[in-house]
Amino acid sequence: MPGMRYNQFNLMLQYTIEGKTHLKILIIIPTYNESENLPLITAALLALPVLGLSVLIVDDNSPDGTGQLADDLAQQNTGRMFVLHRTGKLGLGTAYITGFKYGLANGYDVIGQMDADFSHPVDKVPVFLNALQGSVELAIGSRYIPGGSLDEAWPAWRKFLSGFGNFYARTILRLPIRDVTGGFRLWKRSLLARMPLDAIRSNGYIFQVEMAYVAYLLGAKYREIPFYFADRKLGRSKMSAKIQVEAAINVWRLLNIHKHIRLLEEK
Ligand SMILES: Nc1nc2c(ncn2[C@@H]2O[C@H](COP(=O)(O)OP(=O)(O)OP(=O)(O)O)[C@@H](O)[C@H]2O)c(=O)[nH]1
Ligand SMILES: [Mg+2]
Repeated sequence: MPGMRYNQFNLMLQYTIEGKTHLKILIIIPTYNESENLPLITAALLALPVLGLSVLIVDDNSPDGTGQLADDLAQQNTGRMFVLHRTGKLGLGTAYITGFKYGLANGYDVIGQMDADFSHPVDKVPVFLNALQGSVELAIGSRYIPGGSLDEAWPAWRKFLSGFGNFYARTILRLPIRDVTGGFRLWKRSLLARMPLDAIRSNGYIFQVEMAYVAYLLGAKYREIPFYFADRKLGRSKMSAKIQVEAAINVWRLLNIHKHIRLLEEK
């Protein structure tokens, strides 16, 4: 496979981007009350046979002690696991922005994002890394292309809402990306560094849509990779009807907020 080979000594997968062979890869996981999932997800990620992979936890002072647990785990995994603490529940979007800036400031070549709750399959990370070859700068986990799917256990109304929300956002923003609402992505540094991170306004559910939209407006080359989205087994969902209605309204705002990039690119 181009750009990837097994390291001959310890059977680790070693990726190459633009001639660079010792890549620094950071997977960011924002957490709020994920104490049951955290040890499992970090262990799974750090056990991947991918050379140079580290994990960053961005915890919002979770009342269940996830932050302290993250510090303990980071001590056991010195140099491979890092933790940022924020003062309270400040939202998913700003948690990611904080993480992205950390990744850029610390020289990571690939910066990924995923949830703590195993909805995003850890074993797909090497597949995503493979996708970042040549001019491809963004690998997007997709539930809405052949091979991708949603948890069978989800009730029909939840599947409908997810599918409709995605269709709604793509249509209004005229995005060709099939899964614009998902949060399982790997970014090449070059693209993240071009993104106007301080101009990203959404903080909740729609944050993923805004990032995809801005990347698309900037002309980023992306690849969608199918995956099976599993419902969380441990911990509690933070999703609510209120969040979804807010998201639907905020899609319209995105058109206006990033008008200047759109006009610039259309010239
Ligand atoms: N740091 C931080 N993490 C958050 C916040 N809200 C959610 N998260 C984390 O972001 C990831 C995705 O969470 P949500 O988008 O709320 O979705 P969820 O709770 O998994 O809901 P379902 O998947 O629909 O069951 C999880 O790892 C959460 O712990 C927040 O305000 N701050
Ligand atoms: Mg989830």
